[in-house]
Amino acid sequence: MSGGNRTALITGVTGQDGSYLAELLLAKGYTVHGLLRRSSSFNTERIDHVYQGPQEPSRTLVLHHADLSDGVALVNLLRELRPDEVYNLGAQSHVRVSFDVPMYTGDVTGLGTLRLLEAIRASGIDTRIYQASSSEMFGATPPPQNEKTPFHPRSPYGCAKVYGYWSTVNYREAYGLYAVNGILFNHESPRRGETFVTRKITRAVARIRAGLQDRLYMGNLDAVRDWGYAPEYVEAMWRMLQQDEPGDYVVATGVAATVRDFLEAAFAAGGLDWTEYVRFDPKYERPSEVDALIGDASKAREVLGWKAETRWRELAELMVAADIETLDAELSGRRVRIDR
Ligand code: NDP
Ligand code: GDR
Repeated sequence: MSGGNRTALITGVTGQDGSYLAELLLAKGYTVHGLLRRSSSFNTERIDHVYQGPQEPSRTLVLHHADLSDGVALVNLLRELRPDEVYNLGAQSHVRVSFDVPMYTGDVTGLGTLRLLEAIRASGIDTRIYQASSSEMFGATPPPQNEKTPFHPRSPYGCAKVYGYWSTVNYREAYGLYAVNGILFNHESPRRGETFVTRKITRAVARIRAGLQDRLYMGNLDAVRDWGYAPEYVEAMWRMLQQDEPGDYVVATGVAATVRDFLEAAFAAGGLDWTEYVRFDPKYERPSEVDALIGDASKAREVLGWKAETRWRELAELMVAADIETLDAELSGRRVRIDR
């Protein structure tokens, strides 16, 4: 199915997933509108390669200043754009940081979802909405986790995502909105934020090799995660909005690894032994940890025809290769490629 002359609005378009989703939708022929939050420095690095300036007459990616904390701005934007599809990817998305800024996280990640749903209802437009729900909602409930697994969040971020999840279900039930939750397990890429564990590791491998760093301080290495590849996961988001009926879906690889496993594989990919460089710092531990997340994505496979292809070891290798290439380019003054 192609985008034809369809339009989409993406909140969080400047983030990891937003950038891959924008690329996917543009390739399908959509006009993509992105919500841009005000920052004192440039925050569009991940989408600069697909951005077209405001003077471009036939541009298909348009950015609008707004914020998930500003409900009026959201109503105005929706009334003006009347998008066919809305993808709510905007969030304070860092679990550890959510313990430092719990109110802010609750406001943007939790209430922000409600503001967007209410803006759709208030503006009276006919649109479909995707909510970026998270495996963090399962928290302490043991794996494997699927759509029927009870939630037991372990952080302000997880609690906020549970609020967003149920608000999405409620607007579907109360107002007949085509609203879906994608319950995505961890997914990574060379565009992953530098303070999430995988990217922190792969970036350190590149810097240690280049002699720019000699230690890597880490928290809990025993945590088990189900890491997939972000470009594959945005395809699942899109498929969820193309079904006859709205529903909620787990998206995962079903393959588990510990943080230690990922460390070992990433350092080996860079020709290094991780035990020589990694040290523990309690600063990176969380007040309450999520010990193990392993997803069962059978429903996504059966209904959406979606399946993860890239596994964590391959992911570690491709992220290390990308970080080495990026650093080499930086050090030699060449332009750094982001379009991967
Ligand atoms: P990122 O942290 O890379 O991106 C988050 C995006 O949200 C950025 O564009 C950021 O803008 C934007 N944002 C932050 N605060 C606000 C605000 N107040 N108003 C509007 N936008 C805001 O996250 P990912 O791309 O990794 O994840 C996308 C979504 O999916 C998030 O909601 C995340 O919680 C969720 N998720 C992610 C998973 C993963 O493994 N990556 C797994 C499950 C769910 P800026 O660039 O200016 O900071
Ligand atoms: P997570 O991702 O909390 O699962 O949330 P993160 O990469 O931050 O942590 C994964 C696991 O690694 C352990 N860990 C460390 N984590 C970080 N960031 N830094 C460290 O130094 C470190 N040492 C050990 C953590 O304790 C944890 O167990 C991500 C985010 O993208 C969320 O937005 C998303 O919803 C979930 O994935 C699914």
